[in-house]
Amino acid sequence: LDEDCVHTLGVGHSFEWNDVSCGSCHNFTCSEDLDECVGNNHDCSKNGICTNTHGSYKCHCTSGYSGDGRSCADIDECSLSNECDSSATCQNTDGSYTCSCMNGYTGDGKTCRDVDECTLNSHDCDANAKCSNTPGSFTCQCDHNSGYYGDGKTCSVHRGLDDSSIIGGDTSKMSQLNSWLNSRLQSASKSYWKRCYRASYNGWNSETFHRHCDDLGPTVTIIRAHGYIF
Ligand SMILES: [Ca+2]
Ligand SMILES: [Ca+2]
Ligand SMILES: [Ca+2]
Repeated sequence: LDEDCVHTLGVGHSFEWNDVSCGSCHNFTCSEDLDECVGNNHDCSKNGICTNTHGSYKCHCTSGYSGDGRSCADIDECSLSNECDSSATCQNTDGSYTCSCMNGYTGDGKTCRDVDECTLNSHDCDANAKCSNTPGSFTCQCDHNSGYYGDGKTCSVHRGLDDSSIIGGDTSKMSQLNSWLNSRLQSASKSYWKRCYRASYNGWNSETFHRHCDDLGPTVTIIRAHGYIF
């Protein structure tokens, strides 16, 4: 758009406004500015801001967008330095971005702090395990001093033998086997047995057994046949 100018049509005539380029007018007659920003007489981007100037107007992009004002593209703040906490996930949005704290953290995304699962009791450690808070998570360790062993989520005095469908629940058998197996433990304070295979669940094929249990360290096989346990 060109600046509006006024043609003086001579003494005795009234002034009239006319949309012509200034080049077609005398300098001194071009004195009235058109506010292009009012009434949408501009080509600024819908994500830009129009600023009226004398004789013209300017466009610049609103915050969150970059460009020359006539064309404004969203800024991907997540790929630049931004206000998200280092423990938050950044999500780019049109014109802005959001920050949300990662799992295990709480806050508004710009500030995130670790959730203390142990204090809040939102952990899933075994009742006989000690919960230890860590940044973004927590760990569980069975209470070895009281004779409990396991992965922390499940602890038992029989070092995991409870998980056997054959002797699990039979305290005397589990204790007996436990004492026999003591010499095979890799660590007297930490080792526990973890079920790698159950024929009635995984299938009876020996290949299945090997696929589940090979290379896992010492293996105990408990078999019941005709009332006898091997
Ligand atoms: Ca203007
Ligand atoms: Ca953005
Ligand atoms: Ca934590």
